[in-house]
Amino acid sequence: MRLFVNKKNFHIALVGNPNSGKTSLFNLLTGLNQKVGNFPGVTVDKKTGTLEVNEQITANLIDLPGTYSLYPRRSDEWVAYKVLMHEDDLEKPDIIILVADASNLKRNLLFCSQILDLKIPVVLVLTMNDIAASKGIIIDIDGLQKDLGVPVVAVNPRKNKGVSNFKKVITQICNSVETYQPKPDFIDVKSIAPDSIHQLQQLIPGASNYRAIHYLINHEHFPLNDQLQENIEKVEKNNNFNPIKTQADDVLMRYQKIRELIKRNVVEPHPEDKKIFTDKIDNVLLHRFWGYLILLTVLFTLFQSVFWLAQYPMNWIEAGFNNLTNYVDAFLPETWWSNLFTKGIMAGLSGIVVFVPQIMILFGLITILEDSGYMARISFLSDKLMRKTGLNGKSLMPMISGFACAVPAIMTTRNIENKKERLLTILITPLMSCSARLPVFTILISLSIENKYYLGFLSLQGLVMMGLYLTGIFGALVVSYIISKFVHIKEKSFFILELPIYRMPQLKNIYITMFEKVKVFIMDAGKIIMIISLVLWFLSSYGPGNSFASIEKKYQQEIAQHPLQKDSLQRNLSSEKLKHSYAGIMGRTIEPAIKPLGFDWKIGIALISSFAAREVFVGTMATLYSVEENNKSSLREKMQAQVDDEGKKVYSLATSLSLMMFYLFAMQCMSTLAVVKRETKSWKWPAFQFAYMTLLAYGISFITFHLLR
Ligand SMILES: Nc1nc2c(ncn2[C@@H]2O[C@H](COP(=O)(O)OP(=O)(O)OP(=O)(O)O)[C@@H](O)[C@H]2O)c(=O)[nH]1
Ligand SMILES: [Mg+2]
Repeated sequence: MRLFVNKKNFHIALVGNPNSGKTSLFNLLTGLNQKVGNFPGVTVDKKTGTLEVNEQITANLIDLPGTYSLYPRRSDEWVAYKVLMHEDDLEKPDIIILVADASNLKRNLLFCSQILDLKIPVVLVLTMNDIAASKGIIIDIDGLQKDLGVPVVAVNPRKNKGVSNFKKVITQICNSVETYQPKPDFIDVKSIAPDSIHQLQQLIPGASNYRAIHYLINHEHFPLNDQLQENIEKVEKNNNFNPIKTQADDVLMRYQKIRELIKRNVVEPHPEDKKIFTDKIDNVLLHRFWGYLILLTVLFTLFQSVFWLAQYPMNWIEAGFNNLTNYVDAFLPETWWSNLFTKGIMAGLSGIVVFVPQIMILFGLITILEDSGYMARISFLSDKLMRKTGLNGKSLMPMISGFACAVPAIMTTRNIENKKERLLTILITPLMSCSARLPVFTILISLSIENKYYLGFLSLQGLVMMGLYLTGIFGALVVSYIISKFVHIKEKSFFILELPIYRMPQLKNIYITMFEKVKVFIMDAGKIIMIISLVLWFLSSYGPGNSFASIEKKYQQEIAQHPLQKDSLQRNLSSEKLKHSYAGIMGRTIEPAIKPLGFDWKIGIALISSFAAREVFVGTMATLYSVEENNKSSLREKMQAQVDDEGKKVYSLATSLSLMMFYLFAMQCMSTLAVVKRETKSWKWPAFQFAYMTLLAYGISFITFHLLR
């Protein structure tokens, strides 16, 4: 416990089974907006916030990933486990809030009973009481409280009910932490391995019987000193300690006691009468034929909507920025800084803002899929197909979140048990078309694909967009299949996914996600785009030595000779300058390498600047073309008007599609590489990923260009 300007401050951890409502409760208590979702494994890392218990007491609240038992298997379970064992480097909780799903009490109590035996002050919070009631389950809270020996409170974090009562209980616990008296063990833990436990307690004084068992089983994973590790090893050897049998005995004994406890305190209807709404819907949605048909329809509608719904606000934003730039342009004097402002900053900014609608719609729809519980069904339906390619049904959730952004998506792979399947999922997730690719695709599609509708509602451009997404998915499956033949990690593979009940998506959750994601996009991507736009503006407005001066001189003479052609000469002057600017030199240097893909040196500049983040593409184009041409048309029109030396359209169908393929397959995202390094704990995998994706992008662009030329 730490004293804090007369206020007592506690460290309180929130734990419980996956999808039991921990994060909902955390958000309610701290006022934060951590991600909530209706499937197990939403939270995969520890998150902290502050809870004001009352005027004298504050608490540092730690939200943790869900865990089914104290025997962790997945890497997100390990995060929670280490905190509970006080072996996490930073978080050592004094109090535990145990969240248990009242509609599924028996399974939740296994974990609860294990926590009780760790001997830290605990309060048990029952959530989902509304669902329990609708299933006809009645729980005697007082009886449960007496049997478990800890306070039990019912809360509904979704509807904000029961919080004041809960705070009272927390206050009492905080006030009695110093005089906390451990209760007897829930089961006779000592009888499982008496000698080993006894000897371990000599090594780690004060460890409860149950903690002792956990040190015996998992000490290699804890940051203990070498001497202690060796001594624990010895205890295991001397007593023939069998970790697997110990776990099995522990779980069996606990379930036996829990069954008695349930019999005394819970009235449950006959299992046949318990069939609820969710089961009825699942008969259709998980049906062998209808299930898949509905799945395809849902995904189809998702992509069509992103394209179709977003086009109106995108047009407004684009027009708005054009007007604004023109207005400001007319206002400002013609100087280097006004030039920088309109061509560097404004161009970069409009490149970002115009994609806000698409990102919001995509995230909003994904949140609806997650919150309704359908996302978990998608995993279930796809398990068979995924298995054929070395993945697992659980890989689909990261893949679908990858449509939004690969960085959080790669973190959600933590709930895949099997190491090889997790690695493969990490390696292929960046092939999903993330929202940063949307701007690139959108502009290229609008340049090369006709804007027409079939049957009045099927947009051709939308269909091409969907084709790109499908190509990404297909590519990912093929890549996974191939890599799986070369990666050798032997481990049992299984697919255990609890299907959550269907829930009405919460409006608040949807708009919070939409706005949070847009904020992150504008802030993170915006920062990079701004910086790169500025650097690019400089690189494309200046050149080495006196090359600019001599070009200028040459054109001044020509203009003097042919004053009638002033406008076109002026344009040629700008083009010539761009060509000899620093950026132009860079682009022309790599031109020979990208020429076979159908790209010119200006696209080369965009490829270089998108190296760190692909969404920079549009900003780059905006800057390049506005440095070159001073007329007041939109970027789309400027790109449309680009012609090569022979007078042919630069953004032809072949070049545009080849470029889209390049952006689809190339690894142009530093943040993703950084998160892959963190999750795989080595540089080997991000390096491999970068290499294979770049090669793949080059190869597929090459083929695309040559097929369509
Ligand atoms: N009906 C009902 N739904 C609830 C209640 N509490 C939470 N939920 C919903 O349950 C779902 C899961 O909530 P989360 O807070 O994300 O659960 P979690 O325990 O943090 O889940 P993980 O992070 O995956 O372990 C969300 O859809 C919530 O809106 C409740 O008391 N009643
Ligand atoms: Mg959570």
